[in-house]
Amino acid sequence: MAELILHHYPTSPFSEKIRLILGYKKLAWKSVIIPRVMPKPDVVALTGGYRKTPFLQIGSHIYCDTALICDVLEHVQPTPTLYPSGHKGLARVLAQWADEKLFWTAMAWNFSPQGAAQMFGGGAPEQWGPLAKAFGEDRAKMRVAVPRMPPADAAAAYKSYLRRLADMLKEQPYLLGSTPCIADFAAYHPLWFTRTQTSVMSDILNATPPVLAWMDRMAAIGHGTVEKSNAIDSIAACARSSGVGAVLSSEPFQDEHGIALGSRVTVASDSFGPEPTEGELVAATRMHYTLRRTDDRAGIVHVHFPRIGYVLKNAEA
Ligand SMILES: N[C@@H](CCC(=O)N[C@@H](CS)C(=O)NCC(=O)O)C(=O)O
Repeated sequence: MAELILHHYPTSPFSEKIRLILGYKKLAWKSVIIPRVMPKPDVVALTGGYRKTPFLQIGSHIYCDTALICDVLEHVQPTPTLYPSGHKGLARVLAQWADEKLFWTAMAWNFSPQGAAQMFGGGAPEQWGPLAKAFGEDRAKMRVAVPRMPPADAAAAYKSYLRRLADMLKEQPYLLGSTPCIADFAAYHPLWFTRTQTSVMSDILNATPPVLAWMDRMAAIGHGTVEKSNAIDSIAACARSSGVGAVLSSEPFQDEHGIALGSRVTVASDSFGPEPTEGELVAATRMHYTLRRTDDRAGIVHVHFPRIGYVLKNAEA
């Protein structure tokens, strides 16, 4: 199989989710560091428009969104599993809650004035410099349907969520049993951001010692075997591996839109990061979409998205 190339940046929480899963499954992977804000021409050469972080490249196939990347990694390396038998539905639902509710609550807390000051070099907002301004403007454009939560409301909700996690960890080392599953990786990454990137805000974790102990166990999993790469090499690898890197089955076709395979379509996130990817619809299964597109530098690229959280439209309509 072609190599796994993760396009990410160190401070990205969703990337930490995938880095740890790569470690849990003892996988070797290549690391390409991408920009935190737009413009991202090398990212868009591969994705065709999608700009969120991270995404996974296997040959000329690009897998967008960590929910789909988790399914792909499960196919690539089925053991240890992310989806424990008997708890598959529960694990996915808990992971979805963590990636959405818990994530946005934690981020509202993390980016309270003190946390933001730590991220952007200290002092008052006027002293933060151009990076902070660019970051704020970039993220504001991405928030299509994500409500803003004032830090005080976020504090109360975050504390409740941490108590709920602590309750699940009272009699077992991981959220759903004796081994980590998709729910642990999804719940961990927003808390990892609090603890490591905005540590001035991390006292909130101290009221729930079982959560801190679980975080230590999660951190100890590590990131697997990493080799540095770069955007230019990964685009070249995509161009020369046309057709290589399909992991998910493209059958059976599940049509919910009246859009036939072969149509020109767009796929875009329904809530955060609305930049669409346009291409030919070559698969729409119960779990994912695949678009085929051609790029001047990357050649023929297959870009995959989960169905949940993404909107499919006919580009010609
Ligand atoms: N649902 C997406 C969320 C990804 C996401 O929001 N990532 C953040 C970084 S952790 C992002 O894309 N921020 C803007 C950027 O990096 O351009 C997933 O699971 O992959």
